Amino acid sequence: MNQVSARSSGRRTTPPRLRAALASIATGLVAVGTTVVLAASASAGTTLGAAAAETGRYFGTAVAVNRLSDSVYVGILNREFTSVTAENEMKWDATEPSPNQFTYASGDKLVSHAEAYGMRVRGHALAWHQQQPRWTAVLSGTALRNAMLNHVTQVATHYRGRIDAWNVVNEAFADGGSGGRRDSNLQRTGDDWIEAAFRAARAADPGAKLCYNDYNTDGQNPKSNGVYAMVRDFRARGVPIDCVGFQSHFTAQSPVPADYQANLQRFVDLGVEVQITELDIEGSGSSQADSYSRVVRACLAISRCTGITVSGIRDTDSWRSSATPLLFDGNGTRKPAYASTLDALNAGGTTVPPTTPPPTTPPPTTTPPPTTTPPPTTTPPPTTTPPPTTTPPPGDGDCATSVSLNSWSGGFVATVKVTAGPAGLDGWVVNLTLPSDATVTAVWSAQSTGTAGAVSFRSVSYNSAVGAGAGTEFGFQGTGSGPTGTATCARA
Ligand code: G2I
Repeated sequence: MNQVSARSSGRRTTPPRLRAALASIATGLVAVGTTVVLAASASAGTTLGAAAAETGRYFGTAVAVNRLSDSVYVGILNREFTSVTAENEMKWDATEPSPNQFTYASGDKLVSHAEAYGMRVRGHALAWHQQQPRWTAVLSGTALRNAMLNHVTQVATHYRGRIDAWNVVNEAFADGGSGGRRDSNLQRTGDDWIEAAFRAARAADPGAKLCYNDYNTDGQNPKSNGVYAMVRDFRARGVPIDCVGFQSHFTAQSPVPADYQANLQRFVDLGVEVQITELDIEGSGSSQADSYSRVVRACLAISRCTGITVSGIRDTDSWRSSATPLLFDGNGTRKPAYASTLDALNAGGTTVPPTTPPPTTPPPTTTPPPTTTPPPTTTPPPTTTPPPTTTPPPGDGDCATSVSLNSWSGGFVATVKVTAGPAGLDGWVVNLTLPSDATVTAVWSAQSTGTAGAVSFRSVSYNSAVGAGAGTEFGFQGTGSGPTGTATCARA
């Protein structure tokens, strides 16, 4: 795991330049045949990825994994792009179709492809109000909060060390003039759901950059002001956020805003990186080409605008194909927008400074812990109420626990595995005693009682039944030092 992690961080710093140089050299060789003149080849990239790499940036695309069998698609992907984002395959509905049952086959396929071709991976997205699995529809309050945190933890752990940047939270702000949060089932679990998601993601994959991602935030407006205030607050309180993604879906009605660059810059001034994450621009010909060029120039003008991702390869691959918003037409032929994008990249700009990987010791000790999960706005289902005091004492061999601890200076995440004995379980409760400096701040896949000292965790509706010899996991996050003693498990 550490090995993978190290390889990933390394990939973030040096290889893009190396790849650019190699690509340029290779291109130079092809272009001038045997009369090798390397000097000329050093300045101009002949692909989007190589040209972007000359300034230390990546040029990426969203990928639909089922198109990886299309040779034209894959040919362009491998030739032009140095980063990929799963269009749908890493979303909650795709990765956790049933509670705590994870399916990673499609996402894994994309990550393997990316690794084979030296591309980075942007993970999309850990927590979003859309494309949730159906089973979340009946959850609210603590149960939904815990399910979300478990999802973030499990998925980020699965991909640990292989993701350059995660869109941890997607599209959580409302459109229109309020500048406030969007109403959603996640928002109704309490305002602190976003920071809880970021803390869980950092604990699960300390090497990935953690980003907030949204649309209609590309210029300064009430919505981007709301995101800005959140990022400023997170930075001030040490909530682990490294970057903000600007989707940049532009149309005739909603063109590239005049203050696009200024808006990106004000976020950078808060201490985060910015990336353009789902770029597509409705239109055709020179007006579309000019808009692409403006976007690229804005990013290149900002040293901490570290990469651009378009939201697909050919117009026909787009989720809004009738807008013909991408760089290649349906045949895979380069459009004028491709040429203007490549030219803008080759015109150069600021160089991305060497990346400092995110801290491996997250939440600063000086920061107060997030408020504990607020009371659910709706009453949790009866199965999640705390154990009655009359619970029978544990019978020998009912179940066993093992605790794995991920701790840093000032905090920890504990993952507890409950394994059923020969009779199986219809409900379980795990008791343990925390060190005196520890406080539980978030729990997933269990209902907890107590946040300090002696605490207990009880199964919730979807993980109470455990077959003979089978296991289930729950977890919790806290400040202070993590549990060291034995956790006891009993039938409930
Ligand atoms: O909503 C458009 C984009 C806005 N920003 C976040 C992105 O994640 C989002 O991407 C699009 C995908 O490109 C579409 O492919 O998200 C859509 C859903 O909001 C995706 O569409 C869905 C269809 O709605 C489903 O019917 C389909 O099963 O794609 C699914 C997989 O093909």
